[in-house]
Amino acid sequence: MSELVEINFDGIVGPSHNYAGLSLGNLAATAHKGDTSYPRAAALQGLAKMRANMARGLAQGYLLPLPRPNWHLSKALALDETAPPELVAAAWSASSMWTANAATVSPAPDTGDGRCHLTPANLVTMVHRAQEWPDTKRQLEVAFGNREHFAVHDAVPPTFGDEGAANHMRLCSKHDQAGVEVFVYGRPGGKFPARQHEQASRAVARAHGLAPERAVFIEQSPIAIEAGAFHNDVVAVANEDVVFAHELAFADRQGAYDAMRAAFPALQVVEVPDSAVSLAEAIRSYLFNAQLVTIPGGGGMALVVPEECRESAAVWGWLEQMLAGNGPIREVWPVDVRQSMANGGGPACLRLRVVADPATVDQRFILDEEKADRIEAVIDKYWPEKIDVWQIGDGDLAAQVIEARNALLSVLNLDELI
Ligand code: SUG
Repeated sequence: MSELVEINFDGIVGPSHNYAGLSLGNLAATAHKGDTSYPRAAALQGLAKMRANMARGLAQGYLLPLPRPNWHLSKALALDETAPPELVAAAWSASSMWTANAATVSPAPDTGDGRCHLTPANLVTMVHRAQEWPDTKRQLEVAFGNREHFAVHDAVPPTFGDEGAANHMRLCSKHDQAGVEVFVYGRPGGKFPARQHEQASRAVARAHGLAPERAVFIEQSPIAIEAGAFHNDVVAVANEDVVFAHELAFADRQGAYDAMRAAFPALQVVEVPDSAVSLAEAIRSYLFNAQLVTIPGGGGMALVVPEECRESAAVWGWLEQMLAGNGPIREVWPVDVRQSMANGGGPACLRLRVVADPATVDQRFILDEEKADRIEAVIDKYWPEKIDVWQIGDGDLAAQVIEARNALLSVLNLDELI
């Protein structure tokens, strides 16, 4: 009997994690440009989040950091000492930690052929992210290599930007039931790039064999993009029948809810008004970049929020008020992922949700306590304690970063991905 559950695949933070400020429109990353990063602490924070969710009874997997520095990109860009530092830094980026951008996932109950479909995101808007997908695809093909249950596609071709699950929400009564998939795209022409193109979303929906009446396409608010919501998951998140969103998340607020409700009548919207939490405060605290999860064993839903939410009087006040009410979100679980947050990556960015029977996934990608101990030991031993931006490009540091990743692959018996 196959049992479909939601598994969160978190990205293990790679040993080259740094603050090069490469993402225009991502206010946190831009503000922290040039800061010293702490890769070891970053990876341990990520692992602690995984352990905490696992301790709550949630199914947990992980994806590995991609090979860095990326010599293929260095070669393709003919990087040498005359090259701009941003391009050198691109080849060093640890951005694959944000696995919400790894792929769009349509679980088996939603698709035409009854398999779970995954399309790696092309991430074409920025070079440090556009390099990810071929290696991501390679990894997905190992983790989800069981062809009876999974189909892994190629990325959507450029120029249609695709940012994966960060611009995708799934509505369903229970994870193992057929769902309605909501694709949120942006329109170009504003101050910051609109990274998700409508045609990329539509191509993914077609490739996954979604029934047209169970796929909804919604425009992200240009005001939100301009305020720093470079992905929809910075202003909205969904789980089962609940959408938790900021009032200004969508271009046509009522039209968006109506479209979702037409396809999924049981929809419950938990909306935060701009008067309670401004868009700027929502983006600073990353309130919506939360994991909205179903509490195992009953008890409604929980919101895994970044610690930063506790430091915002407006956000924390709103959350306390929500908990005192009788809504579907019954608990709030703060986590410390500050190293990732400083690059604009909150708890939701760090995970890719896959609804599947864990037994059909390559077990080397499923976390348990013993494996978490092994991963932690490797991070402790090999991950650089800190990286100053001037060190990016340094030969000794490159050797350390490569050795660290190889050590991780080796303890997880995943040497084939070296
Ligand atoms: O693509 N940051 C990532 C953050 C991605 C967050 N993901 C989601 N919202 N799902 C980005 O902007 C910063 C890296 C740098 O500047 O070096 C960066 O790529």
